[in-house]
Amino acid sequence: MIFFVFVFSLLPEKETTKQPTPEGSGVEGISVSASIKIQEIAFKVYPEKRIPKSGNWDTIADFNVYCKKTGKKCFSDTISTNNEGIGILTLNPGNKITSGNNSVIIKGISHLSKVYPNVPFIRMYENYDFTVFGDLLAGDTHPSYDDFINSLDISTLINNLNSNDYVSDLNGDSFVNSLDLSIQVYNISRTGEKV
Ligand SMILES: [Ca+2]
Ligand SMILES: [Ca+2]
Repeated sequence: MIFFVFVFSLLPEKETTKQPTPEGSGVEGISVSASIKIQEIAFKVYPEKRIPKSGNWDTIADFNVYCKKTGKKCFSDTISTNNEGIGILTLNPGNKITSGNNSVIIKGISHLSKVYPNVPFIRMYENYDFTVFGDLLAGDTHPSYDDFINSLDISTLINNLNSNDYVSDLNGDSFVNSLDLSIQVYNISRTGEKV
């Protein structure tokens, strides 16, 4: 035993490789949370008034981040959410999202934008359940996708009556009919939230 300890002590000490200091991390060797790069974001949103009422929350969502540090949009992507309302975004290592509390805006393909302020971006793998803040409001069905529900959206939906058009099928029962139209009429003149 003593022999082995002796031999080990004779081995050259392994040179420690210096890690490059991430930009803005301050003093070398001190880990600062500001240098963490987000790699994956899982989020959950519910589009409103779905039939059946649960396990039927898919949509196609625009996911935007406005970074507090720059005051600008720093990330944007579009992803299909699954029946549970979950979308998972894999981020490019060069993404511009800064650590800290940022604002998230989500717009569904036939839904108005909803703002979620002060969302913490502090871990490499983030997981946000936005359903607690309410559902996405349905009715923005016109191809202009203008985040405003008006007569253009209504005429688009009426043109799609008796079809299975994904955008106009607001309640997700795979058929466009008066139930979808009534959801839309209820939200007439509403606009999406802005940061
Ligand atoms: Ca519209
Ligand atoms: Ca429907």
